[in-house]
Amino acid sequence: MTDTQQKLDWYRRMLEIRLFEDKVQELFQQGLIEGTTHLCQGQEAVCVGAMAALRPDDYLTVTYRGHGHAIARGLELETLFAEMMGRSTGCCGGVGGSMHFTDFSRGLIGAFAIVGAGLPVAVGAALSAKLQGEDRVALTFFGDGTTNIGTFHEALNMASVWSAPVVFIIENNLYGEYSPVRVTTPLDDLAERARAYAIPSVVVDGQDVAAVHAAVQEAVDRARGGDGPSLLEMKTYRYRGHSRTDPAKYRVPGELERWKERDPITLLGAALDLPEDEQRAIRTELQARIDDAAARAAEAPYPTLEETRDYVYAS
Ligand SMILES: Cc1ncc(C[n+]2csc(CCOP(=O)(O)OP(=O)(O)O)c2C)c(N)n1
Ligand SMILES: [Mg+2]
Repeated sequence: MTDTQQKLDWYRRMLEIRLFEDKVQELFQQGLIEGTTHLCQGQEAVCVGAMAALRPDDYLTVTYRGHGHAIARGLELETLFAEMMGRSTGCCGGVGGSMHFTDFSRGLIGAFAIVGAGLPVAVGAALSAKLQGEDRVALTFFGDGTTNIGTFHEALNMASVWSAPVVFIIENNLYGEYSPVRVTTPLDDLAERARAYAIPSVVVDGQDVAAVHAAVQEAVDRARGGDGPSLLEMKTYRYRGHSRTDPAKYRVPGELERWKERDPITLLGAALDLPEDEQRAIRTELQARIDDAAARAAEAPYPTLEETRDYVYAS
């Protein structure tokens, strides 16, 4: 793939995630989605750039803010809509919902609603690959707030002493729920925390998909080559509130607008010099696919009572 083709591919993927989540919001307001949703709009460059550095047999864990990662990893839109609508054709049979987009066949071995829970799982997956002599790596995505949770520190420490092939990716979107990172965390750069565990780290412009990709590729290559873990801090921003009911009134005035000036999709569109009509055509095509996937998902049946019991009791 040429450099331009790769970037065009990233552009399409990021826009697909953006439009998918607009649709999620719409379906939620129509009462078609059960539970809750946590949108990653504004942060699309992180998941798209990172995923392009992985092999199909690598592992990853994500959080409840995982729609973008699942799409970037190639999960079908219809199965994701169906999962959120609680239908049996969803990626977890409709019993997981928006916070639990997983697919073992694609190495997506967990999406965790418990803050920090994905990190030790990724370290375990990486360690298992190492012990079996495979050169698979694990990526784990989590937020800025997670770096204050015990499992963050335990996972980094273990990964370092065992030289596990794992890449820790902080999505620093400046907030943990409704608290700004500056009042919860005594550091400007969370990447500094890696030094306590002798892990190499870097701060990355999380709005620039090419910069994300380059940094993750370097860390993945290091892990695959036997040189152990890395920590990457992506500076990014979420456009919506923490979850579906949060109007995000706690933001500093002008902050959202300032971040939108460096929107990852707009930035890449400008770098590619994509003509207006071409951008419009891509958007129209993606929107049609998204609408179609959502409509098909809504026609699928709910799981039967017996099927739901399968996930609760051992047979
Ligand atoms: C162990 C635990 N504590 C608290 C919560 C409630 N909670 C859900 S999301 C969240 C904020 C996490 O912030 P961050 O790690 O920055 O991720 P972001 O939501 O910004 O992507 C909290 C405190 C939880 N789910 N799990
Ligand atoms: Mg956060």
